[in-house]
Amino acid sequence: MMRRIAVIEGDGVGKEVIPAGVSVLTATGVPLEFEPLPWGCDHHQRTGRMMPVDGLSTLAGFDAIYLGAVGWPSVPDDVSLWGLLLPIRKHFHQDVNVRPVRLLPGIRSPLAGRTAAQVDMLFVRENTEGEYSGAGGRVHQGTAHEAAVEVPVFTRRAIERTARFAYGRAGERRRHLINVTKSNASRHAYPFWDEVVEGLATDYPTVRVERVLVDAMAARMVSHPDSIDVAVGSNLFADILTDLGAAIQGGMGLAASANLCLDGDWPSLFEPVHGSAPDIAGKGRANPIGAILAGALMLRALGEDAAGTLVEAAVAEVTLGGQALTADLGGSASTTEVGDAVAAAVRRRRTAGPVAAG
Ligand code: GGG
Repeated sequence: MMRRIAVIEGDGVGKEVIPAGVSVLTATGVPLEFEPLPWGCDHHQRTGRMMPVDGLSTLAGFDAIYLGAVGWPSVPDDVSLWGLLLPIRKHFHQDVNVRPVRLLPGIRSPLAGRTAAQVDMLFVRENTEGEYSGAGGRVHQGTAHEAAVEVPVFTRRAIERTARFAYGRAGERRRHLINVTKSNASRHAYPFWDEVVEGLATDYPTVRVERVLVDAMAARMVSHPDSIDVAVGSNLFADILTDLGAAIQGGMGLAASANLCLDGDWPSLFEPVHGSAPDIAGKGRANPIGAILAGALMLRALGEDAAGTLVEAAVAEVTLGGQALTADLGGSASTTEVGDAVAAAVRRRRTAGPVAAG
């Protein structure tokens, strides 16, 4: 069955890594029809909007959204994020953001001596609320009394959906769930978060749940990453921790994420974790592996598990081989060359026969 994919390259290196990802997805032979949507900060420069007025209804007709990066110095960062990525997450009920943190074969983590087997974490991030709710305002603007309030919003529904998803993933993995919180300093929101997350534990008797404060979690990711299986956290906490996770993986360019509409009523969105990287944009130096692995997450969400495994195995082959790596990983290959190497590995593995992981 042909699936229609909305492709929003967005800004900066998004325009380079997404074409590499599309070439790899095409190499899998899965019937996908890609429709480019030229939205982002350039669109904002031309029209005053990050996407057209009817952008969300346009996206509603697709099976999935494949997005590169959002943000450019020409547009204030809050305007670009609130004009494109955040409304998509909220409007399409993309309740959870899933971010695997895995060390790929051949990649050296900045954590000395850590091997691929010791770094395999899965972060499940609440994706539409918390500090990203948009509740708040500014008063006395332009005066010496100016003030701003940002009110994190936590609903039982969103916490519960996120936590149930995380318990489910933990049950399929090493049966350990870390609840990332800050309920020692927070008076209301995080005690409520803990109540909801940990109150569900009885429904998942095989999963051991452990409460860890976000600051301790940051330290633990560095000192004992092997003790972390699945972690569930609020929007802000998991956003920050997964950038740390990306660094532990070997760099921001390697990390992928899925924004999932759990009901399946609306398209889910798949993106590399990194931003638009203006410092290297346009130079062909961006690492496309995060975007390619986001494509693998998209294949799995579309029910194409074998193709997802195929792409992940092809990426692992290329990182292990070490011949086609971008500068952030110590290589000299361009974005396109890495994409071509992974696509070639996908094609080779397809002609070689049944999919083999690793
Ligand atoms: N890859 C999409 C992108 O540009 N992300 C940058 C960013 O700031 N994202 C915020 C978030 O994930 O909440």
